[in-house]
Amino acid sequence: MSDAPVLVTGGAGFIGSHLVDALLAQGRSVRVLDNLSMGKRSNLPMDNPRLQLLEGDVADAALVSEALSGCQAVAHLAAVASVQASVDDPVSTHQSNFVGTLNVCEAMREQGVKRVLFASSAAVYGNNGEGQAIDEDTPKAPLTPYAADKLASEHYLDFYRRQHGLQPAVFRFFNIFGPRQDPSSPYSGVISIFTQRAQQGLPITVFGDGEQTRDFFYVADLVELLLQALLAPQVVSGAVNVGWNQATSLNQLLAEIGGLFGGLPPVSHQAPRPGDIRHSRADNGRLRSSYRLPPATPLRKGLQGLLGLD
Ligand code: NAD
Ligand code: UD2
Repeated sequence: MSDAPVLVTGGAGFIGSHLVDALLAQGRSVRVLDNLSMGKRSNLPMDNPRLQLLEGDVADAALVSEALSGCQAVAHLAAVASVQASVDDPVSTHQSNFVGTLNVCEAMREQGVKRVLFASSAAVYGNNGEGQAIDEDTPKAPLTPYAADKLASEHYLDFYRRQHGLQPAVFRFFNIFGPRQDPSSPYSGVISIFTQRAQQGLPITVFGDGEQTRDFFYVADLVELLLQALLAPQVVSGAVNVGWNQATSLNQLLAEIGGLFGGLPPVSHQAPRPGDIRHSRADNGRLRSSYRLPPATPLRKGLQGLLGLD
């Protein structure tokens, strides 16, 4: 890799800021483009001279082009990550979640930058594959504007690959967790909500019986994969699931959190969320054959990391 900066869109957010830290730790220069709608300056080491923050929107084509200028590669993570926000406001979230991707592709074509990482989502599978490990060939069934924008972005990246030689490394994240995940919305990641409420002694709400399962993946493990994808001589063809093929129920999660705090605040149950997926688990065969997987950070260790107890 050259000394030229890596552009990280959404770099002030949860996942992006961990990637920025890792790139800076490797001695690289990083440019972040983030509109700070969810991201925060405080997530970034602003005093590091190799870091530059451009505050602005990926929907602004001219700004994306300026941000990319002189960069060697892009990690395109900027998006309105809340599925519910896309349901409530499909027009505005489309600007961030789809037009932003198109602007990145066009700027790369114009400037001859090839390598781009893209943060897609398990949401592209909708309810298909429920109850079994979902592999990448499972038929896609985007049920929300968020999922449709992610899937459309994948298709456009593939078009730019075939037509213009872009090298997209596309990841479909399952449930990522760790420090800096924002718990402030009811639709934030369940681990961020439960741990914050346990820490503050506030009641916890479980939607449904708590036996629904998710495939939780610690953010530091994800960052190792993203770094490999940036540096690999060739990109893996096709999208790659990011999960451990391991199901954890919310009840198991609560037991772990209770173990760390020596107890839990009151836990109540409400009706399941409409459309909630019962079981979501990644078939990660392609991930295993394409990348050097770090040892999985166990849930308890990840929770300790999140809570600053490690
Ligand atoms: P996040 O909200 O912390 O990060 C997203 C960042 O993008 C924020 O800093 C936000 O300010 C920025 N942003 C949003 N719209 C923007 C715009 N129009 N222009 C510039 N910046 C903008 O969320 P995250 O969990 O770190 O998600 C990172 C990426 O991973 C997103 O693309 C998200 O869809 C994807 N993803 C996350 C998960 C997960 O489990 N966290 C799962 C699947 C996919
Ligand atoms: C995740 C992603 C979403 C999308 C989707 C793909 C997050 C935050 N969301 O949604 O972006 O990629 O996967 O399928 O990563 N829950 C409670 N109590 C709470 C909050 C949540 O019981 O206070 C339940 C919720 O009903 C669900 C489970 O916890 O059954 C996980 O919820 P989530 O919002 O963390 O993630 P998910 O899998 O619905």
